[in-house]
Amino acid sequence: MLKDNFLWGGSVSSMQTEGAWNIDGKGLSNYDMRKVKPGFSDWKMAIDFYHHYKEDIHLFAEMGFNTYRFSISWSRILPTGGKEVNQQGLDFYENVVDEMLVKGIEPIICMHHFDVPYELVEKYGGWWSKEFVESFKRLTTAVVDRLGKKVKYWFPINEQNAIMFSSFMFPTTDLASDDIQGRDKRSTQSVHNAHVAGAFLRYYVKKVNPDAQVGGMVCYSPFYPSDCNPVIINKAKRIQEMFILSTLDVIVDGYYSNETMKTWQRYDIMPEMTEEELELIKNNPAEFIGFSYYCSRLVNEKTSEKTNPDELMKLLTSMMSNNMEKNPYLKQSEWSWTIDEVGLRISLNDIYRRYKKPIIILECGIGVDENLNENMTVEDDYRIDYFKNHLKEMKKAIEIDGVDCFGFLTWGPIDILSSQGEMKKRYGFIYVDRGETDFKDMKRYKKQSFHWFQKVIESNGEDLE
Ligand code: BGP
Repeated sequence: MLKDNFLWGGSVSSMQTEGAWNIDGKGLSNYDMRKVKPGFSDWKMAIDFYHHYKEDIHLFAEMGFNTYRFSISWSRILPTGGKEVNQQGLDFYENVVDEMLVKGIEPIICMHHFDVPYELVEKYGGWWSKEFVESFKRLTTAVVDRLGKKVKYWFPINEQNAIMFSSFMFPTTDLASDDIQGRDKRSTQSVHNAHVAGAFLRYYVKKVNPDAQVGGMVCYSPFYPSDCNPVIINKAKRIQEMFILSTLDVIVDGYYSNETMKTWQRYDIMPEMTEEELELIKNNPAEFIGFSYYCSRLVNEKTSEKTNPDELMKLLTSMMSNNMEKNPYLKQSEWSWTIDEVGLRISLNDIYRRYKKPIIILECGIGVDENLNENMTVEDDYRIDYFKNHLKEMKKAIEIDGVDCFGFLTWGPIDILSSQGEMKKRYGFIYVDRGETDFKDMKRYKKQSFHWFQKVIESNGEDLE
């Protein structure tokens, strides 16, 4: 049996949902200025949650959600990343939080989910700049001063291990494309700066509200060796360490692991760190762990042994592409992501055995290209199957293996833009009627999975049929 107060809900980010890109004092973000690929959407309207939030929260409440995780648009609060604070931005998030609380939905705030004020990027490049940390502290102070007493659960940074790929997320022209060590140094400096930022958020939230809970989050996938050759097994383990656990170690333990330090020394990419920063990190570890889970990955004899950020980025890119060797035991989504529910049980166990902290699954789901039928719904049995199988494995991890997992949030419970800006990659229980460039009326329709998930929540995970 799951705990009585088990958290059921969904997760989204600001730029994938909000729209309202240039109103009520919001500044430009890196997403507003991103080049739009042909056939993809821009980020200006998203699903216009800014104007639909009451209706959407009402639908979430109807499904039975008792939690919802969203992120803060940095440039809605600090339009340029500087000292000016936009009160209308804070009003918006306070209204959203109030609406959730009235409906019995516990808000979970993630302060940063990849969108930053454009001016900050133009002036300072990316997370490797200490100016990003300073601006993040101002953002945190403004948001927590306003909402700290109302919101119980906080996360500083979405998929914090992805910050390692900052020099790719925020490319700068002065970075020569073949300067691998330069890119790596920016990456490790970004990793460290993000730890400082995360620790500051945990410190500040607790100062304002000692009863609040502050966590840390990574994206997790098990890296499976392709066979029992110890060399490949060892390689898979080391990639797992440097890809994911090296970040989680610092978030939970408060210090860098030996393996991380040795790796950074070996590649000569040690970031600059001050005593004061290390103290802040040490004194403000996460109280619980959140992770996103979508798929598992395969490591074989061809996989590079190198674990510097540049190489890990290449590895990730090739693993997500269609060209990689497939795991013969697993099916894949239309976007070639493996469908691996047992991997969720493995991930929960990996994390819990190592850190012994409560865990919340913050993102899970399957993206499918789908359309409304003549009954104005979507018969998404595949999504029901996907969640049914994942929830069964989650329950095994909790009930058989003894993992302390206190919540399950799906990614994009309402259709939203994908991370690349596609509307056709839909994750929701609720269909939003818009295309890539044709915004239509953005009306919301319940898919079949809406009713199924409602039943799951009502039975607290007992009725999965
Ligand atoms: C996670 C990100 C999300 C989200 C999700 C699904 O890594 O936190 O922002 O988009 O992946 O990815 P995609 O939208 O590419 O299917």
